Amino acid sequence: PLIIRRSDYRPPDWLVPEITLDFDLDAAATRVHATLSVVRNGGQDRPLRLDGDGLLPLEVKVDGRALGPDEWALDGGALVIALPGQAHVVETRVELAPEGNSKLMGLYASSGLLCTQCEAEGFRRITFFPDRPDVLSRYTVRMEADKARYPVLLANGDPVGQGDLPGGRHWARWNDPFPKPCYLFALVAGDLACNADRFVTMSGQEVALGIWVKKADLPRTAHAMKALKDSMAWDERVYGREYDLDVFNIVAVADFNFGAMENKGLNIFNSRYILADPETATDLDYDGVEGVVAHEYFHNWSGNRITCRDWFQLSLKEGFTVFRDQSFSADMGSRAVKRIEDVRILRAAQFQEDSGPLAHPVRPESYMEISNFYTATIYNKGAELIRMIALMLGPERFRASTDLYFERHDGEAATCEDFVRAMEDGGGVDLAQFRLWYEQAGTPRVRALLNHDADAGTAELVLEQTVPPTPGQPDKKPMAIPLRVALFDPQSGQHRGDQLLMLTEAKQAFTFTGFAQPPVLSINRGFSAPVIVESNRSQADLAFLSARDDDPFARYEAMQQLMVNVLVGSIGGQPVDEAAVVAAIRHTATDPQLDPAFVAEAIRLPSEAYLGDQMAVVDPDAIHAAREALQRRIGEALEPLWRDIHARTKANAFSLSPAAKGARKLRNIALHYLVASGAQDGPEIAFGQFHEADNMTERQAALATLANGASDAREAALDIFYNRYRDDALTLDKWFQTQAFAFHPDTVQLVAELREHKDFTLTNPNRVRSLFGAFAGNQWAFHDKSGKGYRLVADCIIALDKINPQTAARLVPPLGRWRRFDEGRAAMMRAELERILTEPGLSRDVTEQAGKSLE
Ligand code: BAL
Ligand code: ZN
Repeated sequence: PLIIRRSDYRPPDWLVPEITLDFDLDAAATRVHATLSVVRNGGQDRPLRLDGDGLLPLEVKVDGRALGPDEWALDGGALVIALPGQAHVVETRVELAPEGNSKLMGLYASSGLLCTQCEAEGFRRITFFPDRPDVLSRYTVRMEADKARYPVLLANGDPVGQGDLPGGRHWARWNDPFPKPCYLFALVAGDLACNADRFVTMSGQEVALGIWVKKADLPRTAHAMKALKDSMAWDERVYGREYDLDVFNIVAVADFNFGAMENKGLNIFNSRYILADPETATDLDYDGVEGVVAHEYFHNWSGNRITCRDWFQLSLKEGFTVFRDQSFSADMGSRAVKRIEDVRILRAAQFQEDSGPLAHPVRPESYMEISNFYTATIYNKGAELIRMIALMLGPERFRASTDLYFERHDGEAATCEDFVRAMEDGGGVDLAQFRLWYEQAGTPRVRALLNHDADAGTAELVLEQTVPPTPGQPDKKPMAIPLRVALFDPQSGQHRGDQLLMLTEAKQAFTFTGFAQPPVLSINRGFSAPVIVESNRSQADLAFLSARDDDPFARYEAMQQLMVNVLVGSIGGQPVDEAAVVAAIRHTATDPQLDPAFVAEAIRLPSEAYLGDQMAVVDPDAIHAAREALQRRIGEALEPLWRDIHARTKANAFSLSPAAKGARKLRNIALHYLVASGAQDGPEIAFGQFHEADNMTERQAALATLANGASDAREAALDIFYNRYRDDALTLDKWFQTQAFAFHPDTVQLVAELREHKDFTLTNPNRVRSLFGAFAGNQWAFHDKSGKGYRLVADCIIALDKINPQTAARLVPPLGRWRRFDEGRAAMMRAELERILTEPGLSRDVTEQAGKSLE
C-alpha cells in the first residue's frame, strides 16, 4: 500500500477559488452537481486531478462543453482531465447512496437524517475535488429535498435563500464567505428541532445560535448551549478571537466516528457530546459536552481561519485546540482537578501509544491512512507541547505570540513550523531545541537524584534524561524539558519558591544553597512536561508531599507514587508498608481545607493499566490481585470514614455547582471503598444509592460497583437499568460499557453474550466503543490468559472492518501491545493480529495498524 511522506509535499497543481454545489438529496440516490472554477498554480503543465472515492462521473464538462469518455480518465478513483489553459470551469455530476454508506465518511444517513463527515478525506466520497487541506475555496451550496422528510436544510456559512418547489419539495441556499478546505464542508438535512439563542460579539455583531436535534431531545440541549456561549465569551477574553458569521449551528447525530466536527459555521456532533440531563448524563458527561462544544468552537480560529497545509500538520490545529479547550474547562471548573484528569488521560492513552509499535512524532513523517493519525499523540501530547511553550513564555508573551500567529497566518494553510516561529517571534525566545518535541517520538524519562551536603548546606539536583527508541527512530537527541521544581524544608513544611529548570542536556546538575537539612523534592509540578520522572524519594518523602505540597498536581502525584510503590512492591513479593498508604488516604480524606473533588482524585488507587506501565512485563492477574487486596485493606481500615463520607455527601437536589459535583465524586469513591471492605451491607448500600439517586453520576457509579461483584443486587440493578433506558441509545451504551469494564471473573463470557444482544450493533460507533472499546481497556479481562478476550476483539475488528474501517482500526492498538506481556499472551495477541491481516479485502486502515503492530 501507498505510503504518504511529509518530505514529498508539493503545492497543489490547481487551485479552486470557487465551488458551487447543487444537491438533489435523497437517502437512496442523491445527485451532486459540482461547478469548480479551477486555476493553474505555478508554471507547470500537469493535468487537473480531482480526488474521488467510489464515484463514477455521470457527466464531465469543461467551460460548458460536455467531455467525451476519452477526454477524462479515472486513476485510483481520481478524475484526471488534461486542461489546456490557466483557468477553466469544470463541472461534474455524480450519484450517491447515503443510506448504503456505513463508513460514515462522506454523505450518509443516520436515524432519518442526511449528514456529512469530511475530515480527513471524506469529501472525495461526495464529489470530485482536490481533497487536500491547502486548497481553499469559497462555497455556495444549494440543496433540494422532500420537505416532509427533510424540513430543515443546513450547510456552512450563512443562509441566503430558500423556497418551495412542486411535488412537496423545497430548496435552500447557503453561502460561506470564508475560503475553506473541503474537509470543513458540511450539510445536514432532516426533521430537526432547534434550541435557538443569540450571542453578541465583542464588536457588537449579533450571532444566531442554533442547536439542532430530534424534537424529543430538545430539553437535553441546555448545557451545550451554555457551553457554546461561555466558549464564545472565553475566546474573546482570553485570545481576543471573535466569531465571524451571522449564524453558528450545531447538529447532533447518533452515528458518528469522531466526537464532533468543526465544519465552518455548522458543527456536527456525536450526540453524546450534546445531549445531557441529570437523568441520563454523569458529571463526566456534562464536562465532556462542555469540553467538546468548546473544542469545536475554538477550531473556528485554530483550524478553520488558519488550517493545516497538509495532514502531517494535524497537531497544528488539534494540539493547540485541545490546549485551548483544556484551559477553558480549567477556568470553568477546578483547575487542579482538570489538570489531574488531563494527565490521567495522557498517561493512559498517549504514554501507552508512545511506548508501543504505533508510536509516532507529534508531526509524523509518513502514513498510510490519515484516519489512523487522529491519535492521543497528535491531540494530547500536541496540547502538552503548547502548554510547555505557554509556560516558558509566560502568559503575556504567550498571548502576544498567539496574536501574532493569528494575524500572520489568517486565511492560510499553515505548518507546525509556522506556529513555532510565531511563538519565537512573539515571545522573543529561541525554540530551536524545543522543536525536537515535534520530531522525536517516545516519552522522555528523567531521573532525578537529590543529594544533600550537610557540611556545605547545599542540595544538588542531578537530572538525567533519556528518550527511548521508537519505530524508525533508534537514536534520540536530548530534549528541552521545562521542569517546575520546589524544595521543601521538612521541618517548616515550606519551600522557598517554585523554580522553572530547563533540562537541555543528557545530564545536568543544579545546586541549591542554604539547606542545613535535606530538603524534599517536589518535581514536575503541575506536570510541567510530559515525561516520566524517576526519583530517589523515599516513601516518607512522598507521604510528606502527599500531605503538604502546595502544588495540587504534585500533591496528587506524590500520593499516586506512594500507592504505586506499595502495589508494585507487593506484586514483586517485597515487604511493603500498606499502612503508609492508609495513613495518607486518611489524612487527605479528613483534611477540611481540601476540595472534595481533589480528595476523590487523590485517594483513588492508580488504574491497573497504569500499574502495568510501571512493570517490565505486565502481569494482569498479579496486578489485579494486588490492587484488589490493597483496596480491601483501605476499605476495612477506614470503614467508619467511608460510611461517614457516604452518609454526609447525600444530596437533596441535583445541581451542577462545583460543590455538588465534588460531593458526588467523593461519595462514589467512599461507596467503592465501603463495598471493597467486604462489609456485609456493602451491596445493600450500593443498591440503595443506585435506587435513590436523582442523577446518573451516582446511579452509574453504584451500578459499576455492583457490577464488579457477585451479589443478587448486581443482576437486579442491571435489569432495572436496562428496562429504564432501553430506548435511550446513549444511556444504554452505559449499560454495555459498565459490564465490559467490570472486574468480574466472567467478564469475557459476558462480553461474548452482550455481542449477541439484540441491542448490540456494529453500525453505531458509540455502541461498538461502549462494548469493545471498554472491554479492550479492561486490562484484567481483556488479557485473560485463555486468550478469549483477544479473539473477541479480533473477531469484532474483522467484522467491523467490512462496515466501518475507521472505527475498526481504533480497536487494533490494544492487541499491538503484545511486547509488554509474557510469552504466552504475546503469542496469542500476535496470532490474532496475523489472523486479521489474512482477511481478504482488509481496509487500508486496519492493514496499517495491524501490520505496524507486528513489525
Ligand atoms: N477535527 C476532527 C474532530 C476534532 O478534533 O474536533
Ligand atoms: Zn479538534
